[in-house]
Parts: sequence; structure tokens; C-alpha cells
Amino acid sequence: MQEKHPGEQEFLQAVKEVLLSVEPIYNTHPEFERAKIIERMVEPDRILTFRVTWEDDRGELHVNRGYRVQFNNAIGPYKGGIRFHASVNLSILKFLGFEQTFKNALTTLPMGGAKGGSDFSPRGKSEAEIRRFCQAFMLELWRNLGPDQDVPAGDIGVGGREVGYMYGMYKKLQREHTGSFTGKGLQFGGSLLRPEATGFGALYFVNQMLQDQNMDISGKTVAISGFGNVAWGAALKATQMGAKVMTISGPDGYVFDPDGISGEKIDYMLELRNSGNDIVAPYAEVYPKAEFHAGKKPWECPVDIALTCATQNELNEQDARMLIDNKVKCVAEVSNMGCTAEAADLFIENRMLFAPGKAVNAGGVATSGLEMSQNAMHLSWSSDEVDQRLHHIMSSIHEQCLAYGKEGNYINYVKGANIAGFMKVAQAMLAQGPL
Ligand code: 2IT
Repeated sequence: MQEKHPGEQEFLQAVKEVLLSVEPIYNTHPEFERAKIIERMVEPDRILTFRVTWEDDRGELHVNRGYRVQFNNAIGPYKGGIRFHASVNLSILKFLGFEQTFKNALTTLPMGGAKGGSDFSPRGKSEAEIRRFCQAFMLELWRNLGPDQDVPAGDIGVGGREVGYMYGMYKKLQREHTGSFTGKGLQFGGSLLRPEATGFGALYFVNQMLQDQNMDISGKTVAISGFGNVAWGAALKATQMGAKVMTISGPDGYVFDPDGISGEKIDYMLELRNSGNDIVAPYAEVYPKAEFHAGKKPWECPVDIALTCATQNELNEQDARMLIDNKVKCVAEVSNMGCTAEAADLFIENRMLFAPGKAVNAGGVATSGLEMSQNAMHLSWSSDEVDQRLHHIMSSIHEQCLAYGKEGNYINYVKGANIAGFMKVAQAMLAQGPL
């Protein structure tokens, strides 16, 4: 693995976690071994990289690199988000595409795994610059997309606005108004509840984890990291369920609000995000009772529930130790691979209630799948209908984790999610022959 993917730390980390989980079951299936399922699964179907040239507001040209990793389409068309962030590289997109494959399998819907993006940083860019970048990016990628081929969506740095610009360009070039993107605006084929879905789904999942241990989410304190779309949806649903959200965070530090982050403060998160500055410090100026801790992460706060909602590897071993010492009751990755391998191992060794991103945050892509269904049928469902389906999907994912993750009284959600996702993809690959 290491030699074939040199230096790709995040990708190797994601693969190692899955392989360790599935090893025992893999060994009881010689037909998987004969079909070289693992070797095929860790190699993306194809990787597209391309130059993106765009012009800033002063007329200066810039060159960024665009990517699409079409990882695996054994169970459905390629599906997964697009990330615009300065940190984007092939290792990160391969890890995300790999994770997406198993996550999408868990959703019960027919979607393969993919991920794309660019090292373009939206930070401090004007609206017009963002638009020109999105259009330039699509000018290259459009040929590889289609409702039954590859269907992108948003991720870090890509929200409704960016999807609108990319989809507009796609439609112009393809001359078809088909559902080749999800996370679209409600006026042109988007699904109700898609913006909320990742956070809402995560809280439905966390609620089930707690209920399974005879705990109630109401009255619990919650630490949330990040302040983007995922953190927003999580804060909204946690508050609705009667929990108290104590923190949000950005690259500049975290905010602790002793009164809880609810109501208009959650709306204010959107304003902060829309400023394009990628900082949370202004929250403490608008709400003076809140404390801003520069350069720190929210995991030092004593809370009942910790939710990573920002990015990969944002909670490390030391953070995990602090949370355990502070008697955290439940930790859930809402960001993809939010915890380092050491942090995740520590939670599992300590028999903590801990669940991985590919289960917890699958409500986002699941609702993208529901958007695809609505587009294919040329109709739109009410938000109640979408919410009911999302509920159903999240409990089905929880059940799949239980089916494969029970270790005596302990539920190893990492193992459960990895095996359940793997088995579905492996069986689909086996059935379709050695391609
Ligand atoms: O990580 C993810 O699951 C997403 N960014 C959403 C992908 C999607 O296609 O909705």
C-alpha cells in the first residue's frame, strides 16, 4: 500500500482503518480473496486532474488544479462532494472518495463513491471571483458528469451558491437539465432539507446511540467544531432536541457561549460564514457573554457530547484524553475522519460511545440520493416526506452498525460501519465480474 500511494497519509489512514475492521470477515470469504476484492477496492476506478485558469477582479490570471476521483461505481453512479480549500491534494480526495464509497453503501441507496475539488481557496474572494472559478472548473469537468454517470455535490468551500454556478455551466454545455448535481437551489431541482440534512441526520444517529444506552439527549451539553453548513445543521437539530450547544470553532480558535448557541445565534453562524473570512472571533463581539479562545480547540471544554463538524483529523489523541477525563458520554464524527487514528483507538479501547463519519454524516449524501430520486421522477417531495426518509435511513445505518459491530455489551461502531459498507460493495463487485 505504502509504495503504491507514497506520502498519501490521509488515504493510507482511511484504508488502514477499513482493512483492520474487515480482516476477520475477509478471511472467512475465500471468494473475495480470489477476486482480489481488496486490491481492487483500494485503487480508484479513475482519477481526473486538470488545470483551472481563472481571472481575478483586477484582471490577473490564476492557475489552480482541479480533481475528480471516481473511486468505485459497483453499486451506483459515482456520487460525492466537491471541496474547494487550500489544503486539497490527491491524498485528501482519495481518502474522501474511499470513505464515500462505504458511506454511500450504508445509506441503502444505489450510489457509488467519488470526490473532487480544487486547491482554490474561497477565503477572501469576491462573489465574481468565486463565480468565474466555478465556471472555469466546470468547463473541464462537465464531460465526465451525468445523472447516471457521476453526480457531484458540495463539501467544504462549496455550498448552494457554488453548486448553482457549476450546475448552470454544466447545463449550458450539456444542453440538458438533468439531475447531475445535488444540493441545487429549490427553484431548479434541489431537495427540501438538503442543506440541513448532514447535521440533522447526525443528530438522529447520535440520539439513537444514546437511546440504545438508555440516555436522553435532552439537557445534554454539546461541543461543536466548525461553523459551516454541517455545524449549522447540527446546532439547529441539537437545540430542537433540547440539548445545549456550547461551542463553535474556526481556524482562528473557538467560541464558548455559556448561554448556549440557539435561535438567532444559529442564524448568525450563516452570516459569519457568508462573510468569507473563515473566522469565528466576531461572534464574541456580537454576543459579549461568549468567550473567544484564540488558537484553541473546543475539545478542552467539559461537555456530554462532542461532535467534530469541521474537517479531517481535527480531534487528536490529546483532545480525546481530555474529553475522556472530562467524562464525555458520546463522541461522533460529523466531519469525515474527524478523529486521528490514535484518538479513535483511544475511544474504542476505553469502550466509549463513539461513531465514525461514514455512519454519522451519511444523512447528507443520503438526502442527495433523495434529490436524485426526485429529479429522476420530475417531482419534489415535501420536507416532511424527506425528513421521514432521512430518519428511516439513519436508523437503518444504526442497525447495520449493530449487526456487525457488537463486541459483547460494547458496540464498536467503527467496525460495524466498515464491515457493513464493505460487504455490500464487495458482493456487488463479485457479482459483476473482475473489471
Ligand atoms: O462528505 C459527504 O458525504 C458530502 N460532502 C456530501 C456528498 C453528496 O454527494 O451529497
